[in-house]
Amino acid sequence: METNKTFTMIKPDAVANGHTGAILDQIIKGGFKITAMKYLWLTPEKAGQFYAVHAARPFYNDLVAFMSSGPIVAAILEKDNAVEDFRKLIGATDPAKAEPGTIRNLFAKSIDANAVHGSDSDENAKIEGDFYFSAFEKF
Ligand code: RTP
Ligand code: MG
Repeated sequence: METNKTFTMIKPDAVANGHTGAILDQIIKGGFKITAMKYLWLTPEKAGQFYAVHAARPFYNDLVAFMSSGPIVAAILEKDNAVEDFRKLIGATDPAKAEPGTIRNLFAKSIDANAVHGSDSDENAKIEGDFYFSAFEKF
């Protein structure tokens, strides 16, 4: 299993609020290389598939509605120790608890509209990257 890749989405709130460029800048300055990237609008069905692991959670329906509410940016990122380092760069799920200077601290407004996604394991990074990108779309 690769340990130098993670997967991210810039979520609909951050795209709609014009933070895409600033967030990509933070990601690159954080030492991550972008090896795949696309701009797209998830259907509710696709958002539901992506977050199927959370299907039994009370926030699932709101999460699916939110993630299909507008365009997102999806990307695969490369760096040593990518999953853990990226979750440090984005900060806690709830932006009120995110460390100063983290992406969620800077750009997120609430636990639901929290600006970015980051994979939580090497295994999920692979599954999530493969959900969006074919072999011809990652470098
Ligand atoms: P993500 O998957 O988006 O990177 O976020 P995460 O690992 O920090 O959090 P996770 O537990 O995977 O939850 C996925 C998304 O669901 C929303 N959520 N809401 N209301 C709540 O208690 C609650 N808990 C989670 C968040 O938007 C979170 O990013
Ligand atoms: Mg998660």
